[in-house]
Amino acid sequence: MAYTDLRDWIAALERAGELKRITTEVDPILEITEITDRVSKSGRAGNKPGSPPGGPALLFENVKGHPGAQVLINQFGSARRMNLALQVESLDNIAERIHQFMDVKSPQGLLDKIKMLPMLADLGKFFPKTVSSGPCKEVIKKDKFSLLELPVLQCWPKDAGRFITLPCVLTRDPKTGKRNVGMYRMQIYDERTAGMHWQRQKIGAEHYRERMRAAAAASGEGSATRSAAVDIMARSSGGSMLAEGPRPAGKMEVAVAIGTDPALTFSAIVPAPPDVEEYMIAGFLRQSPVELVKCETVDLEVPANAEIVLEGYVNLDELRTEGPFGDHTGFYSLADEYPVFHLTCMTRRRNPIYATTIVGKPPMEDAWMGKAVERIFLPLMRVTIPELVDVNLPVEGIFHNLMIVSIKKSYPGQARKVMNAIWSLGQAMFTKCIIVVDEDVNVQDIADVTLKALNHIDPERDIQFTLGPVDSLDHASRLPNFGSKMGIDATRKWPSEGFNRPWPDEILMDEKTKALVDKKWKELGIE
Ligand SMILES: Cc1cc2nc3c(=O)[nH]c(=O)nc-3n(C[C@H](O)[C@H](O)[C@H](O)COP(=O)(O)O)c2cc1C
Ligand SMILES: [Mn+2]
Repeated sequence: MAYTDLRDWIAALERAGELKRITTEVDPILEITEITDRVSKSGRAGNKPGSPPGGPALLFENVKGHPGAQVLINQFGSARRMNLALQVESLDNIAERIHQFMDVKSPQGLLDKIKMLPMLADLGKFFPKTVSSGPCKEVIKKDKFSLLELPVLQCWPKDAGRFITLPCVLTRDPKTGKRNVGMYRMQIYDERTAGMHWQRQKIGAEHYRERMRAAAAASGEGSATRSAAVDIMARSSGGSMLAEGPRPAGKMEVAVAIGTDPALTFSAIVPAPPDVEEYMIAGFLRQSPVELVKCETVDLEVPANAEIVLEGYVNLDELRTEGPFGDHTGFYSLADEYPVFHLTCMTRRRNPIYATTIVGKPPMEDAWMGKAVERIFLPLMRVTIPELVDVNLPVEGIFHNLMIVSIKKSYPGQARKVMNAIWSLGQAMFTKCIIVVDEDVNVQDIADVTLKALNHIDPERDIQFTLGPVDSLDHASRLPNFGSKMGIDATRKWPSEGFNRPWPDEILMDEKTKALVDKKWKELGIE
């Protein structure tokens, strides 16, 4: 059975011994971060996917300045909890389910058709279902309400303020009407406004630009619609969503859900193709439809089970400085200009649980979410990169800095083809360094990768540089959002690739000797 909401999930965590309730008073300013950071890093050595978890999820029940408030943090913060959240024994089970759907052949007769029925029934569960009301409507506040009511954390000493860090931000594509849910942090400015930190390559930002294109076309600028649109996009280059220059008036509706069931929260970070609604992804993951309710003041639908819903809009012609913010790179992301969210209505449960996370030096909670994305996306990556055997995004590589892939190499130059495919694959475009190894290297074993990849390369020959989009959080690139990337072809080089020297054998003991020593091992008295 899918978790109905955050509370159901918290109960499951508690049953599994994965939750600690904390009744001592703690300050949402810095103190919760310091506690959570220590918990995240505890048991670090063993906290590899598939091995025992580090510290538990934490529910703070006595938050300074917010009597009665509860703050949930670190809900996804271990391999075990990530499996529990998505209700699987192993994340590979999800990959297998995806693979099943992609592996469909046209049925050859009745038996094949019958075999497909459960899959078709499954499909029905993906689509969200609109219901008339839900727990997120227990309290509806249209006049007296404030963002300052929420026990929002200031995470790190040099942060610009308090940030909502685990919001599911909902927008609608003005052209297709499709919805998008993305997780974009929100800096609290005052009672009714917050920053909207969708980075420029993200779908929320694209919806915002679509609105701007439409507004520009509708206003006088519309006489040369095409060039006006191009002009707006060009002006928005640089670090900012939009820098100098006039901007069309108008606004875009936005809704934010905080504290949803774990599959939905997770779906908001999944780098899905633009046109795939996260509500469907959540439905697929939880194998039960997401229930939605209509918002009060905007034309959007939010999860009925959410703890807190913020309704509002962003103006097309308003930007404000957002950040700095202690980010998952281990450094503060620099201040930049972003749109401003204006709150028009808050609906919530009677005693809402505020769900949040912190990011900083890895490993933290987001490391486990990232690892889940790595596992779940492998079969999807194989659709365009069929030679892909395995992939590892080491947590210290903070997901966009380092990707190690192994491939089944069948033709010359294939490693470089794979790099280019990765750089053209959704958010994998941000990957600063890609290491491609042969299939006999275990990419999950950094020691094996280091040994073999570095032995196998002639750096000048095997490094491929390219220029293109880079992550907004990259502080080293020559320009914000634009810079260079590097691929390392650490596969064995072939004569057809111009390599004519002999290639040495890997040192491996023969089976006969190993068996002999196995038998004698005890007798040797070494252990
Ligand atoms: C805890 C957490 C915080 C995040 N904060 C942001 C953010 O502030 N801005 C952003 O653009 N992406 C942020 N991301 C990454 C996006 O959620 C991710 O790229 C997602 O795929 C975006 O969804 P979209 O493709 O629908 O735009 C965050 C991810 C996590 C796990
Ligand atoms: Mn999306």
